[in-house]
Amino acid sequence: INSISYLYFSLSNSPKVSKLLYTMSDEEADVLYEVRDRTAIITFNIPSKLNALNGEQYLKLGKFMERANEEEGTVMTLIQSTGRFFSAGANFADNGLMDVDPQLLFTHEYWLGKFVARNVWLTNLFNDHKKILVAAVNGPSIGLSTGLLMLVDLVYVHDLSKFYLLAPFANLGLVAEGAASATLFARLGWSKASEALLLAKPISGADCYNVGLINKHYDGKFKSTEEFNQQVYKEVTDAFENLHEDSILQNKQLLKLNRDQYINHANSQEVMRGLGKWLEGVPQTRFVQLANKDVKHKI
Ligand code: CO8
Repeated sequence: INSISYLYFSLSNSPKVSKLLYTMSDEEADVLYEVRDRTAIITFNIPSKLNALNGEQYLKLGKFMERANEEEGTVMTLIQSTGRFFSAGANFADNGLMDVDPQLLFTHEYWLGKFVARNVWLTNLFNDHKKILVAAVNGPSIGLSTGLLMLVDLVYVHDLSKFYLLAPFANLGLVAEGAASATLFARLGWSKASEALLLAKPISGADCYNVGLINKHYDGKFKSTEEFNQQVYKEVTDAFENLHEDSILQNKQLLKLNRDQYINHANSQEVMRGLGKWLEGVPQTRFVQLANKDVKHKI
């Protein structure tokens, strides 16, 4: 009851939250999809919110991932973004979160749909994607989006000095999402994964490059994110141009076999524990504090 009263009080008294709710409704072109030759391109297009995605936008991303998976004639799916961040993770002012009866915000009925089902589905879509999955990473990545980023095959970063990964779940009263509890140690090593998940510390671009997460970086040399995205598109499409498509796709399946068991296990364990956290009520309060800048991340 205390948590419910606190949340209700905070929501109704937060000018920041009302401003964010107001500005969120105009997002028609928030996540974009296009097919260019043999590549499906998904673009996060909410630069004013650092490409933080609300529940509807993560759903849209998932539907585009399904479409890209089934797209005839493509070999690659490229995830790219706009502005200065790749993605600031879940939108802390999501009206799916803020605009509901506060009593509902502590129930199984609410979180099984809004959290458990959504995260399992989205994580599986990224893990099971059949095409070469590439990310053109224009800037930092946070939260659930970092979990999803760790499931792509190839990572290209514009500027190492501006890039970091943040998995701030411990600062939000949450646990790892998007199978990050399995992928972070696989891609960064145990020590860096522990720093990321246990201490909620950002992992710098240099560290990510040194441990082999990043295929290539460009020293921030492009004038715009669009120019950088274009370069990544060109480089990867040139790289697979003369290769045998079916061999590429079968090799992807073979590579993936090695990780399936631990990704799928992490996915189900994470959402069970995450559900417990939402029912306990800590993240709801932390999200409001974050929106009001009463809680900050280590960056
Ligand atoms: N949600 C909504 N808006 C955001 C978010 C976000 N996650 N991040 C940034 N913004 C907005 C800011 O409110 C600001 O908007 P405005 O200009 O209208 O005030 C704009 O983007 C620019 O942000 P800042 O001014 O804060 O930029 P800084 O460079 O000073 O700081 C940071 C950048 C460090 C990224 C800071 O914005 C921040 O800490 N953002 C929050 C990141 C975060 O915690 N994301 C959630 C991670 S957890 C997760 O993804 C899984 C949760 C599952 C939820 C399931 C719910 C159903």
